[in-house]
Amino acid sequence: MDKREIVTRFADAGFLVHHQVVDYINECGGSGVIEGIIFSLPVGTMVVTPKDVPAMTLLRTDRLDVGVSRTPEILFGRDGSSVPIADPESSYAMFRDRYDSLANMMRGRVNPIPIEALVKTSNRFMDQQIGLIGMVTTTSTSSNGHRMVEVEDSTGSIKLLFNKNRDGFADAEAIVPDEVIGVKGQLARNNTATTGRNNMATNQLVFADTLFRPDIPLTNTISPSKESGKAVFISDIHVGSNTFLSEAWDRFSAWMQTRDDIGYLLIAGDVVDGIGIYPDQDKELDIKTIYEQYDRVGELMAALPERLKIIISPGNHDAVRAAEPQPALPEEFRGNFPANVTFVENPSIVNIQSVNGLMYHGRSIDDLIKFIPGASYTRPGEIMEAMLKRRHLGPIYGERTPLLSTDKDGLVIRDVPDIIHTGHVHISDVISYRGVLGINAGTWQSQTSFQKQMNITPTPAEAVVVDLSTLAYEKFCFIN
Ligand code: D5M
Ligand code: FE
Ligand code: ZN
Repeated sequence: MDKREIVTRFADAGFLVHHQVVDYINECGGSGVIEGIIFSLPVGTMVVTPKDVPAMTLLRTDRLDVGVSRTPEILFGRDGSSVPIADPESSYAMFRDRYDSLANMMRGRVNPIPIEALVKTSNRFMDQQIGLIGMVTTTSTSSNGHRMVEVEDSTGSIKLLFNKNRDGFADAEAIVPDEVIGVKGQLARNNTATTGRNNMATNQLVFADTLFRPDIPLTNTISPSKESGKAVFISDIHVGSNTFLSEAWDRFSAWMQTRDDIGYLLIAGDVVDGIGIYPDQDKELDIKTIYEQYDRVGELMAALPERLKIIISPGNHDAVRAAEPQPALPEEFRGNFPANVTFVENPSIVNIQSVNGLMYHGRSIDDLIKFIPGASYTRPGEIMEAMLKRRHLGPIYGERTPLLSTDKDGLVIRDVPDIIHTGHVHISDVISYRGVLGINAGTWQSQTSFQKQMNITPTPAEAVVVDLSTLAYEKFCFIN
């Protein structure tokens, strides 16, 4: 059923309908669904909203029953699991895996035709709607302001035109290199098409009507823990820097002693400032060696309540290779850390009391901000949403985020997380997108000279506390 039909059916029965409900039925329901919804509407309803659709609001109950473990389980990114492959061939394998896994999330909605068929036998597909799925190779803007995108699959490549006057143009403008998109539209008539001869792929053009992304299913609902428990989310401590806010940290540490209800602390990277990360960094360091920096972090962790389960993943200032996925912090730096700390890779998926937290430092946020019109360092929440829509933590290859060539693309968001936890931009922001809680956790460092140049004003010394039994959050600030 298309959206207009859905709206008309409700209108015929005397109801207005919320667009999310329309999307839901469009994607998941047949006509019988509408009758079912109308049948169970409370008397006096005028507008049908998501809360009137049980499947859109019910908590998922398929995962957990009795006896929730309090020990975090590392589902992905366990120490030692990342396998670097230097063979250049494997970069092909990685992109192939990215295409396949993301295309599979859209196939049912798009009904893709292989690009080679669209190009070589275009006559067959004239005057009808066609679907395709491709990885973006280039994006540009035409002289008339339309969005031009070239995509490829394993069979060929083709150009897409997104008309600037169409609904949803903003989504098309936000198409970034190397993401995987689906499109429905019409093949343009041209010489290749009319003669039917095999011609150059790049001549073929699709007028795009609808853009699809792998996205989070509309049916996704929040699935909190069945047992009470709380977790704190922080990031970017930058111990060793002369801008590390040690007094604010001490207040946080003392406060943690009073919070028996908090069982977990998750830290999304840049726990130290590191050495040699940027030119003349040593002038801004209070602690000048990497070992002493980690020893100090170990002391800070040991001063926190022993019952806490602490999970630490690395960032671009940590003493591990920069290429992502990044391995867990090596043993040689862990000497001073207490036993309640678990080191994981970047990214990682940590299951705490049945709640899945996807931890990712967020270096790709720099790249996504550069390529998404209107994106800003002040709103990293929008970038987390962009990651969830693309089901990828850092699609753009060859910019600031170094990506490791591995058989499987380690940055694909294969399973829908309950929480995505990032850092890196030093500005805290919390969002909720289709039932996923997004937390960018800020920093424990005041504005650095680099950020001053970049005009970035951090939001330091904040901690986000999430109640695992409701997935509600609270922010606490420790500046005075
Ligand atoms: O990143 C701290 C902040 O600085 C964060 O807002 C990103 C920004 N940053 C870091 N490196 C770059 C580059 N190369 N270009 C633009 N912006 C950047 P941190 O990882 O803590 O240094
Ligand atoms: Fe940082
Ligand atoms: Zn960083």
